[in-house]
Parts: sequence; structure tokens; C-alpha cells
Amino acid sequence: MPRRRTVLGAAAMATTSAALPHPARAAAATGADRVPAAHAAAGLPSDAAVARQIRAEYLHSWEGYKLAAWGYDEVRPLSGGRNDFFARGHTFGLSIVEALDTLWLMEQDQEVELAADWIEAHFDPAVDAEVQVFEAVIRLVGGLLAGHLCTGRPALLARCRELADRLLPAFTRSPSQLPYRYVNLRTGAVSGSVSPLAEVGTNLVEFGMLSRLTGDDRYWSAAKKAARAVVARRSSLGLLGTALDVESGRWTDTHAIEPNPPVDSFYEYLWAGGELFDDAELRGWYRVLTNAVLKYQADRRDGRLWFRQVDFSTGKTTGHDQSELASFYAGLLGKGGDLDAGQAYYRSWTALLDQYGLLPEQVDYAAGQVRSGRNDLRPEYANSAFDLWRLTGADEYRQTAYRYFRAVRTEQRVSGGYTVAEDVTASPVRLGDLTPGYWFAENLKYLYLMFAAAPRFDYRTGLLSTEGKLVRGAVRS
Ligand code: DMJ
Repeated sequence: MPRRRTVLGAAAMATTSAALPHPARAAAATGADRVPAAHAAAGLPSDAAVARQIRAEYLHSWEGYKLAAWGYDEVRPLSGGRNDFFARGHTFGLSIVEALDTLWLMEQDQEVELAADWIEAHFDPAVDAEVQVFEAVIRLVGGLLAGHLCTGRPALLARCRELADRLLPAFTRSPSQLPYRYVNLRTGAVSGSVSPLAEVGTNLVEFGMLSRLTGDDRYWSAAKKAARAVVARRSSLGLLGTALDVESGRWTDTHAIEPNPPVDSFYEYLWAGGELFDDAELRGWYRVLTNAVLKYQADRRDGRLWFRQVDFSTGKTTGHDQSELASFYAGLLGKGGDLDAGQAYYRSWTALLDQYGLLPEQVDYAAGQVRSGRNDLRPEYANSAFDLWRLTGADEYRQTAYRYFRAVRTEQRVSGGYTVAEDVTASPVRLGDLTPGYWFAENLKYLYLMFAAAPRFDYRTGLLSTEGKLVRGAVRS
């Protein structure tokens, strides 16, 4: 079981600005309405003014959800409709669970009460429906955990544990220790025997934290065994494929496609689990696998860094697609110790942002073509800006993050909140009709923390999950 470290938990989190690393100290120092010279030159208002803008937009979106879809998973902000994210006809109040710790970090205590009260009264983990284990873990288990860590409310941890218990059959009923993709939360029936890597491994953080908080090792043990089962199947080059059959334990797809989905956060959680639980084995796996990605997949062309797809046994190139979701990898590379590569990859994405205004969902970087012009209000670029700013303190990240914020506000803000775009290459941008749940957990949280010098976030130790949930570094007074 992951050991309890003294830095974890609210009481130990009190910190002074003198103890903060450079970026947070800078933010604290400019908390007043003073505009640093570099920001003025780049057209940025003061940090405090930017933080106020970001919080106002978050609350605009939150109010839109409350008005049209309170208690439902997701809002359709143009039509005022609702979306069931996990299973048709069932709601988990997803957006409420997603928003809880962001509202807390933004010091919106009345809204926090409202959200936590709703969860305690209505969140039902015993639904007779098949849910996707990966999504339930990162969004719901992670959201309830973060909510508990931020507010201290024991009922949130109890709900979280009940849900995790209902997800566990996906792991324990698998002959290979690789989890099934779906589980019926009421009956425990499992299904979906071909699991992509992100779905196999993106549970170490949530299950590890749950084991630590409850003293019950089953969650961590299941997660660690699943990660080990993947790493044991790496190719002789140290590369991983894309998906495994959890019953035979064999690869069903041997293309190495990191950092694209559906592999992306498998690597992220080896790093995060190693960091959060001081686990040398996870750190070692992250290093070996990342070395192979950098050696065989890094593709530098026209001064830009991208990651090609290759056959995992031969290293032969099979594609040049890059998903917007992959932009998280810039921050992960930085956190994992490959800062130069992380910064270079971030700049590749900034160049795309500057070219299109909003990031398209999928490009072929070699052909210079947009494969999908959708924009699903994804948070990954903002996530990397936040990570690289924390690591370096460089102004570049706040300037580009603000450009990202302004573009989204200009193009995707509607009277009912914020919405996805069908095509960012069309003029004007063609909008869709959905606020994805993760919008309430991620994008504006990263941006807010970059400008707000938020007193409830420990800038030294704070750690966010792949869904942006605060799993370490909540400063409770
Ligand atoms: C989020 O649910 C999480 O960030 C996840 O890791 C993958 N990406 C989506 C949003 O794009």
C-alpha cells in the first residue's frame, strides 16, 4: 500500500510565499493590480485581473449548467438540453462532481456546499448500467476523492469507496490482471475484453489515494498489478502497443502511438504514481518507457518536435497523426525530467494555436493537414502551460495560456456557458452544443492557478490527476 507521507493532507500544507518556487512567488508578488513589464508588452492585464476574468468565465459556465441541467451529467448550452455521459437514462451528476474541487480552489464556498450536498443526497453508485471503468475512475472516483480532500467531508470518501468497490470486478475477474473496459455497477458483470492502455493504467493515482485514505490495499494492489502486466509486455525496443486483450493477455494492436490517445495517460500515471507514492518501481518503468518513446518516436522537422507512430517491434514509422489530447505530453516530459523536449513540444502546439486560433482535434504534422477540425474544449494545452510554468517560471507559458483563454472566450462562449466547436477551420467557427464535464475540472482550473496565487493551492507540492483533480496540496484553514 502506498505509504502516508507527512506532506500529504491539509494540516501540513500551510506554506509561506518565501517557501514557494519561483513562479508562485512571482504570482503572489503581483497579486495586486500591478502589470509586470513583460506582461504589458504582451498585452496582458495584471495577474489579479486575469484571475478575475478566468473565475468570472468559470462561473458563467457553471451558472449555465445549473440553470439548464442541474443534477444531470452534462449541459447542452445552446439548446438548454442535457447529456447522459455514462449510460442513457442515468445520471451521476457528472459536472457537479467534476466542478467540486475547482469551485473550492476558487473559494466559491456557497457553490461548494451546494455541489457537495447534491452529491451526498443524490449520487448513486449502484446503477444498473454498464459504465466505462476508465472514465468512472478519473472523473467520479477522482472527483469524489478531491472533493473529500478539499472539504474534509467524510461522506464524499464513503461514496467514493462504494463506487470503487463496484468497479473492482473489472480487475479481479480478469485472468490477466488487465482490467475489463466496462462493468455493470449493480451486478458486477464485466464486458469489453480489448482494453487500450490508457484505460488499463489510468487508475494508479485514484486507487492509490483511496488505499492510503482507507487503509484498504485492494485498490492500489489492483492498479499496480495492471500496470505491471502492461510493462512486462513491452517490446524489445522498450515500446508499448496500443491495446491488449485482457483475457488472453495478448496485444491486439502493436502500434506504438504515445502520446496520442488511447495510450496517453498510461505514461502520465507511471510518473504521477511514482511521485505521489514515492514508488521507485513506477519511476523506473516511466524512465525506461519514456527513453524508448524519445528514441524511436521523436520526430524533429522544420524546427518542430512531434511524435510519430511506429511498429513497436521494429521501430518502423507507421503514421504522423497528432491528437490535440497529446499536447498534455509537453508538461509530462518536463515533470519527468526531459524539460528541453517538453518545452520544444509545447512550442509545436503553440505554433498550431497561433495558426488556427483554436486547436484542431487531429493533425497530420508531416502533411501539414488538419484531419479533424473539431474542438472539444479540451484542456491538455492549458495543462502543459501550467506544468511548464510551475517548472520554469518562464513568462512564455502565462502569455500563451492567456492567448488560449482569450481565443476560447471569443469563439466558444455562448449565453448558456461554453460549447464545443464542430469545425475550427470554418469561418466563422461552427459551434456544437455540449459543455463536456472535464471543462469544469480542468481548463480554467489550470489557468486560474497560473494567475491567482490561490491561497488554497500549495504551489510546492500540489499534484493534479489526469482529470485535473487536486489529489495533493489542498491547503485547508
Ligand atoms: C479528460 O477526460 C482527461 O484529461 C483525460 O486524461 C483525457 N482527456 C480528457 C479531455 O480531453
